[in-house]
Amino acid sequence: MSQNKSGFLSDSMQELLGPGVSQISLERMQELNRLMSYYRCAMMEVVTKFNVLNEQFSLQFDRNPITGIKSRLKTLPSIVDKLERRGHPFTLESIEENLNDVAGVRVICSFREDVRMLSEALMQQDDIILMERKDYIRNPKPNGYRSLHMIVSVPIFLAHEKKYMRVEIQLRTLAMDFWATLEHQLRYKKDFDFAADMERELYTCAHLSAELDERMDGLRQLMQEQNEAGHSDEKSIRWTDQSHNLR
Ligand code: 0O2
Repeated sequence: MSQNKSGFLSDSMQELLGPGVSQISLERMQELNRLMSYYRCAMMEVVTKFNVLNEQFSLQFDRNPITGIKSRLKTLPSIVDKLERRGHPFTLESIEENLNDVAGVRVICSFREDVRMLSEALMQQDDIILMERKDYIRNPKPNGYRSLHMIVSVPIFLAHEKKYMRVEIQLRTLAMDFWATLEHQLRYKKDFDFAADMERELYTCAHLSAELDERMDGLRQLMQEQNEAGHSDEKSIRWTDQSHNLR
């Protein structure tokens, strides 16, 4: 860690963190590191929960409902920036109290039905507390953004205590992720003004991705019905065979 002789951060570190944290001491920095490691643990807990659900559902449905899981910890500069923008102080207590997305987990699913199934299965787990739920799939944002967002509180088991930490979970389909990733890339392109007709074009693309999801869901449902019908045929064949043997 970059630090000067008086026990405070070096100029370059202060510059990186911004004016709000110029007087942070080594002791506070260690506490901050500890807090960040708690967030990392909570993030790992949530990732494991989804991996377990994926394993279980893949046995049940013979396909993986999750195509990918991404996780990230917010960087210190963006923590400072967000607290500052919202008029909160940069303290450990303030981070825990005011920020819900220091730890983030994004789950990419094959179908919309998988988003529903996984979110419900997670919420049935008795150690998870739901703090907030925003369904941008049912109610997309005005720009067309779709995803299911949940803020959960999850326990982490430390050497001598159990501590609840908040994690932001975003569940979305491959099509929703494709749109959101590209929209994010385009929106944050440096030195570029986002024109109104580009907004409209992105909105149209969001509609196309929603339609794609709907049609793929239709195909999934059809296959599931055929599969179930196949299974019931098998059962009746078995029954016929048995009745034949009885005669
Ligand atoms: P990053 O780097 O992805 O984390 P909050 O910040 O959660 O207190 P808000 O606006 O109520 O405030 O949160 P919301 O609506 O739940 O959205 C938070 C996150 O969702 C964003 O995090 C994005 O990841 C994603 N998101 C929301 N709207 C859009 C959108 O229009 N386009 C894209 N591509 N992503 C979106 P951050 O903090 O912006 O960034």
